[in-house]
Amino acid sequence: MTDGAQPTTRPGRTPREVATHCPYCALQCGMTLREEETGAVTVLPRQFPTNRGGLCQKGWTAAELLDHPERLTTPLLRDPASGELRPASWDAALNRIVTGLRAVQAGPGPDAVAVFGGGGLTNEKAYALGKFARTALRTRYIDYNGRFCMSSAAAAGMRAFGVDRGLPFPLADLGSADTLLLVGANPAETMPPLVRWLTEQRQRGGKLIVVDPRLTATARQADLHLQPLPGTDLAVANALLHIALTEGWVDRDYVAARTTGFEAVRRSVAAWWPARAEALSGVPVADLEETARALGTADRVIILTARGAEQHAKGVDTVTAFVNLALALGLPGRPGSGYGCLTGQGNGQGGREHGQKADQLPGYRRIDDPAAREHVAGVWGVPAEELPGPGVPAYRLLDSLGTPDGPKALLVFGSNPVVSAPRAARIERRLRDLDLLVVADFLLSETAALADVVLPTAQWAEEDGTMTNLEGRVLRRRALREPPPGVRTDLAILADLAQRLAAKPEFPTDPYLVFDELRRASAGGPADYAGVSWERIDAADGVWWPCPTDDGPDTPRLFADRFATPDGLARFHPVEHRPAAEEVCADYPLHFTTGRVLAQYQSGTQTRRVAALRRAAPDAFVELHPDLAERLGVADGEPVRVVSRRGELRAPARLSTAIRPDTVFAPFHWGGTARANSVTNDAVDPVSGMPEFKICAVRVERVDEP
Ligand SMILES: Nc1nc2c(c(=O)[nH]1)N[C@H]1C(S)=C(S)[C@@H](COP(=O)(O)OP(=O)(O)OC[C@H]3O[C@@H](n4cnc5c(=O)[nH]c(N)nc54)[C@H](O)[C@@H]3O)O[C@H]1N2
Ligand SMILES: Nc1nc2c(c(=O)[nH]1)N[C@H]1C(S)=C(S)[C@@H](COP(=O)(O)OP(=O)(O)OC[C@H]3O[C@@H](n4cnc5c(=O)[nH]c(N)nc54)[C@H](O)[C@@H]3O)O[C@H]1N2
Ligand code: SF4
Ligand SMILES: [Mo]
Repeated sequence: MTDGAQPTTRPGRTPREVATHCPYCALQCGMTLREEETGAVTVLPRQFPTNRGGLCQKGWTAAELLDHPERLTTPLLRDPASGELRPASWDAALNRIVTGLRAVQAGPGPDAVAVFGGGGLTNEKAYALGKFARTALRTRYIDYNGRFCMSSAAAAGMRAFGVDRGLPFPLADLGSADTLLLVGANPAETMPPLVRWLTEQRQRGGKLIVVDPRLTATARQADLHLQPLPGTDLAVANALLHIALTEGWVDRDYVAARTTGFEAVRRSVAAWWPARAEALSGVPVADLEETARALGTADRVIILTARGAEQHAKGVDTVTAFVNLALALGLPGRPGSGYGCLTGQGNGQGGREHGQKADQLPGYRRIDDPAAREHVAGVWGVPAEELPGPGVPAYRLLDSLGTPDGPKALLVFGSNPVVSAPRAARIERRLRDLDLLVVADFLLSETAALADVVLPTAQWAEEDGTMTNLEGRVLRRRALREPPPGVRTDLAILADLAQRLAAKPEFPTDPYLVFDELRRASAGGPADYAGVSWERIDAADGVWWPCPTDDGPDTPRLFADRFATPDGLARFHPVEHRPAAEEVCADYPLHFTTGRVLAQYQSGTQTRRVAALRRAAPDAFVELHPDLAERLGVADGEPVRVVSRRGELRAPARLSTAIRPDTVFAPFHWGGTARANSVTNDAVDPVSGMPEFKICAVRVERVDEP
């Protein structure tokens, strides 16, 4: 198994042109990839029910990385003498890894090794990675970047509905909503083709309300923009429910028939009169009332949250407050209505269902559930008692690396935490303290640049697999061509390592076979894929989980009759506003929040290397209000420093009246001195482990250059 993995020939794959999906975000826009006679690969739009032929600039340019000059095509090993990364053979690289893993595990045992995955991996890879960690390495320390992304909404969904599926209804429902409330979501930049649904919604006479501290491209299209102080959404939600109660808009029959626990929530929001929420958030009472009316009196009503509401140390409670509101209004399960969360990464949904998460086994099963362990161990052919227990969430894991009690080796597949983790300078130090850092990537990310061993992997157009989009719809990613010589797929890497580590289970390299195994492992779990097959996906526009049987239906809409709780009822949970983990003070008087721009993706490893995207968004910037800039004596384009208790970033000021004067914003797509995460707070949500990316206290200073 030392040569490159062979891509498979499977149903649906035609040579030279394939129908596939974009490699980036969770919208997973349909696209056609064509290999021209010259070998160049072009992207063509494709009709798919979610994007309806639309693509954003990132999708259009995605193929540019396939033949990029900076593409990794050989393993790299750090040379002990020079400290440089040098090309090496696969055999040397894999041997170095196995020797290193054995060395660190020799004394302390299996938990001396950790694995970090990503929500961009296909279902097959996410599944194989979890299985590899639990059976080949036998470590409990595996987690992934979805912890930085989806975890707060996931935890809130689990506790209210008993299941976590980003959208429990088709995306197309947005187009027919009478009222649509977007909380901390900027799809005009983060999922541009989704805006077609918003346009359709408004053309039909629907009302769009956006809650964002910035007047974003999305908020500009709204009928009403609420511009709260970051970190105050929970108070806003409680006030909206307070108004709905006072006005008699609560759906008493629904609450009685389909939910439990309302009384405690009713009592707690009684204290959230609108003026109190206005004092905290700055959102005028009149706007709160208008919003509550639009939600409480319309027929088809959808409430969506995204990272702006979720990436807080109280993210789970904030989402819960909006779920409470949705339940009180009788939305979940009502046709055309509901609560949902906009999942972010390409396979953010599937990536959290099949075992990369510290506490989970495939099928969204709990790793501490004896029956789940029995079932999955049976599929893997190992005794259940050999499976490790739950590990720890991503930030805690990263922050423990190289410490006396923490893991001494780390394998990274599909993440770049040096840029994307909160308080990143500290995490960078932890990574440097490791005895062994292994990174599998197709480009030399900032994290790969620190590694002892770098393994070059295939890109999306070079391997088959499945992705689960933001609607819970399982899609087929189809290979257009083979990986370049010297490059292997992630599945082939894991299989080879497993063999060298003498793992008991088989690790197939053919994604078709891996998916087949995943189906069996997920059977009977909350995210049941047993009836999903590649052939069935090919025959329709994807298959929606749960789908337990080959000939039974799939589930585009959840919650029509019951919730996924033992008694079928949804759960209310009273939640209280609390301040951000770090509040402003005389030394750090401004609120700092972070997010995205259209032309860059995540840590930027991929999109910073695409020429058109680099032209569109060449550098980081600090967005600040002209009034604030004047006080600071800063002109547009001048370099500024954003300083927090943890570190600083430097970037040019971008003056804009779109942001609150008490708040500054920076995108997080850049490393080095412009790294937003040098500044962010590493406080995490107690339930989900989600870091507080969206608020901390800073000061902004002019950089006086010589
Ligand atoms: N172009 C692009 N698209 C992407 C990505 C990308 O990196 N680039 N990443 C993908 C991924 S993984 C994700 S998770 C999604 C994220 O998609 P979004 O959640 O839409 O993106 P963000 O920009 O992180 O945050 C959304 C908004 O939250 C606002 N915000 C900040 N603080 C608060 C607050 O306290 N309350 C409220 N209500 N709003 C606040 C910000 O101003 C921002 O406009 O995007 C996906 N799509
Ligand atoms: N300040 C701040 N920080 C944030 C956020 C924020 O809003 N503000 N958002 C957070 C969120 S929501 C997210 S999702 C994270 C994302 O941040 P990261 O986890 O760093 O995500 P990516 O930048 O997508 O990193 C993916 C890496 O894996 C590589 N890769 C892609 N596909 C594959 C594959 O199939 N196999 C392998 N082996 N490698 C692959 C890419 O080249 C890239 O280097 O950032 C978080 N960090
Ligand atoms: S919206 Fe997302 S999936 Fe669609 S083309 Fe852009 S990055 Fe790709
Ligand atoms: Mo994300």
